[in-house]
Amino acid sequence: AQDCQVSNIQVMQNFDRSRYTGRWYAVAKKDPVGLFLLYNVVAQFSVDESGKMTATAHGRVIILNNWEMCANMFGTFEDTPDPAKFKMRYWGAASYLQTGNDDHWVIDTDYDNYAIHYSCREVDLDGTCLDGYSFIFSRHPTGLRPEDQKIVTNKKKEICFLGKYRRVGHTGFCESS
Ligand code: FEN
Repeated sequence: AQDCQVSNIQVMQNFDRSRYTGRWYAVAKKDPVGLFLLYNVVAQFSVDESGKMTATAHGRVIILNNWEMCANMFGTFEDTPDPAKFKMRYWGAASYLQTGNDDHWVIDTDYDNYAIHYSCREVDLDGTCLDGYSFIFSRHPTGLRPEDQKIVTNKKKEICFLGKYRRVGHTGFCESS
């Protein structure tokens, strides 16, 4: 669906959370309104003994006076009737980091190379997304394989975020934390 209705967005069919575990490098992101992660964004997904999905993410943020910090974030996921749609509660290791409760949808993934994540925070009166964010993840810190780029571009179009992404650089700065 390309009518940009949030309720019509197609997500990953038969999403398998165990194949999704492990490390994902953000290679591009569409920012929400407000505070967020700037770059060096790496996410690590896990599934615990009871089958619940959790994740950590780190990334660079700039706080007051241009002070650059690595933000360590934690997320827990609540299941919904759709296996690719979750509610994510998140918080930071440091108290100055914002907490929240966002939708977390897996739009598409091949589990081994790329993943497209989507979160709409605020749906407009016309059913389109007024404030949302999205990550393009890769298993490779160097970026997407050429054969995955076409798929990703098409999905960006489908979620109506095409042209709204910025590249996410990786300098390894937050890797040691
Ligand atoms: C996601 C998947 C893996 C788990 C998690 C994810 C989401 C992370 C989010 C991070 C938000 C960061 C914020 C930073 C902040 C989807 C990768 C958890 C949603 C809100 C500042 C910046 C400047 C300042 C204070 C705080 O609070 N940054 O002065």
